[in-house]
Amino acid sequence: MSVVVVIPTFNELQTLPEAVASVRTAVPEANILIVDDNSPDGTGAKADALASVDPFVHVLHRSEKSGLGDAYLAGFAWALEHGFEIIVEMDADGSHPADRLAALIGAVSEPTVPGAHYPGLAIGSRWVKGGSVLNWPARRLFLSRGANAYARIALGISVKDSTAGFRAFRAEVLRGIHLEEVSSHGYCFQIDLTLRVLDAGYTVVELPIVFKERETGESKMSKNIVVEAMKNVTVWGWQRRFGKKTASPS
Ligand SMILES: Nc1nc2c(ncn2[C@@H]2O[C@H](COP(=O)(O)OP(=O)(O)O)[C@@H](O)[C@H]2O)c(=O)[nH]1
Ligand SMILES: [Mg+2]
Repeated sequence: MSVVVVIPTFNELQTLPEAVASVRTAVPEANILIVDDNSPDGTGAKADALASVDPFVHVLHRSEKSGLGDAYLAGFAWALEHGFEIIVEMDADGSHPADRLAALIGAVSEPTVPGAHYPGLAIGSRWVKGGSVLNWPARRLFLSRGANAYARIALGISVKDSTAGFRAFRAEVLRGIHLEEVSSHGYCFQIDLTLRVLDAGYTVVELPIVFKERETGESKMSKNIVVEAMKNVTVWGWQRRFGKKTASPS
């Protein structure tokens, strides 16, 4: 199966080279697409330098920062155009363990038993048995646990880590969930897509990961991202209860 790992970047000059190297070592057959939003720190030029010496590394330059969701949508469009069969999301800051890539990819790959059921989405989950977070302040732990609990209750789903950004999709699944309708700009993009995959009738599997907080650079998490997520999850929950399903509110 052809695989591309999409890595969105905004000001990740210090961490990107190590993230790319860890993917190349863990899954040498996988391609990498870096989606950079014109980072002022020169991450885009660094990405070009990495691509110039490695044919498995590709770069998509966007003119401005308009959110993680927009960066992923651009990356997915590129991946689907280029015919990749499995599309993976991964952060550039070293938080996601590359040694779990093979498990995520394996979970959504064609099973060896013909006709056997397999999921449409595999999530590297911090909140299932065996998963955890290292070095997060209490505030971030509370935010992640709270957002996931609210999503489960409001949306009526059982996924424990629907905000996770380390995940693998089959291309066919991404083609069937109306990405053109997605309007989640920030991190609620992850919840949005989880919901769309479930509503399209696919199963979602969660594999435990140990998430390590970044050691350098800065988190792009912001108040706007939290507000957008709360608003969208509330609207989606309302729509699910009273009729209309998973349209992203504008
Ligand atoms: N291209 C792009 N990447 C982004 C944007 N926001 C966050 N990222 C990237 O998404 C990943 C996760 O962001 P991070 O700030 O570490 O979030 P946190 O782990 O939740 O604190 C990192 O690779 C960021 O560089 C954005 O607006 N555009
Ligand atoms: Mg991070």
